[in-house]
Amino acid sequence: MEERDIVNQNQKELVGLCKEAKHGGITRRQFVERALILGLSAGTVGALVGACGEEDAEPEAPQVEMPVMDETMPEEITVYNWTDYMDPDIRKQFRAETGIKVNETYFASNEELLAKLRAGSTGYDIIVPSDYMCQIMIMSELLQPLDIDGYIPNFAGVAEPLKAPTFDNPADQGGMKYSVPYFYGTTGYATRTDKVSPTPTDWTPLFDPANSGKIQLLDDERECLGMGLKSLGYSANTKDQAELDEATQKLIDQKPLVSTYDSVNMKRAIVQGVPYVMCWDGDVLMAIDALGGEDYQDMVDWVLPSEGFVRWTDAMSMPVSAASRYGGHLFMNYILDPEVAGQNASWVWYLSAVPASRDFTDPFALILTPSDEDMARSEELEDLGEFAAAYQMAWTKVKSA
Ligand code: SPD
Repeated sequence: MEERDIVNQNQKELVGLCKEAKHGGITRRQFVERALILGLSAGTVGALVGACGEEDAEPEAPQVEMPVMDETMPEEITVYNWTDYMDPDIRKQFRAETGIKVNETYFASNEELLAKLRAGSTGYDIIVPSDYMCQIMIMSELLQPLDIDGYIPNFAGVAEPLKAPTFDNPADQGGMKYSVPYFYGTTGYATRTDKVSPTPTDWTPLFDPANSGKIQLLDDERECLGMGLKSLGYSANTKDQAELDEATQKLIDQKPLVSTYDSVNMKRAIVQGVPYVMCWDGDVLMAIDALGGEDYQDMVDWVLPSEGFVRWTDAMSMPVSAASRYGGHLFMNYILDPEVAGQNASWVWYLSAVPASRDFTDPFALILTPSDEDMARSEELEDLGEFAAAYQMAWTKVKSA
């Protein structure tokens, strides 16, 4: 049997397994054991567990009450964050002002974060999932509601469109809100102008055999499948299996051209001269900064492809297992202070959700702010419900091709 046939066979078995789980035919433990036998990684299985929920059960936001706030000052809190995503001085300043030590640990993808929480990892007071993953975590009851009115007054300064996004809208959640926005941005690709000219305007060069070995992509299921789908003119949230299959095949065909899938070292790749690097907007500015700063801006271009691309919002949220609900709220409020948010944006090079922070932001950190025309081509990733299993399988096929 060829490798592709094995993958297809496994996909059929996995779909059957999901159906059984939805009908209550097997327990969660049996599902996990059998999915592992199919050769899926523990991370993938962890993420799939929630996707195979009960059939016909309309997804309903959890009905919860606001937890009581214990105002005991903690000695420390832990933030589980994306890499290079917080100015380390901010943690020191917060400690100087409150006495609370802030620890930071890192994840590299939303799926890794979800798998960690589903596997029962604890010890995080704040996590930073992106839009669709925040929605999945709310629906999976992995997050606790925030007391924004009581303890996060700086939320008032958040940009209006980011106050009640579709992925966390109190109107759909019994008045509860589970996150506050941290940074927002876009996904495109950087080019090195000394190696690529003229600057492209679409996704085509990333699929061109002439560029074999010159391409680095994010190691990210939804971002890469989103790229494949958008390049074909489809929605990055499609639930049409034929469209997803087409995008999957396109990514499989592209794979020999790709030098690395990496969601951590994009800055380094740009600096080292990789001609095409799929990344997030802040990575481009980080790279220019490392190359020498503003005077070296011409060495790198940023492409937001004409066929469309993903826009995202990363949202500070609190796992149900957080050790200090109070400390987490204090830190979220601190981060949303305009001056602190501006300082943070000037270090991470991403766009803060607090407009007043711009007065305190290095203007260079704002140069990739997308225009309205750009944003019109963008699409936010959404929770796909049980169709998420198909994306998981598609990505497994790409990575194992
Ligand atoms: N270096 C941290 C970058 C975090 C960017 N946000 C990720 C969005 C994923 N859809």
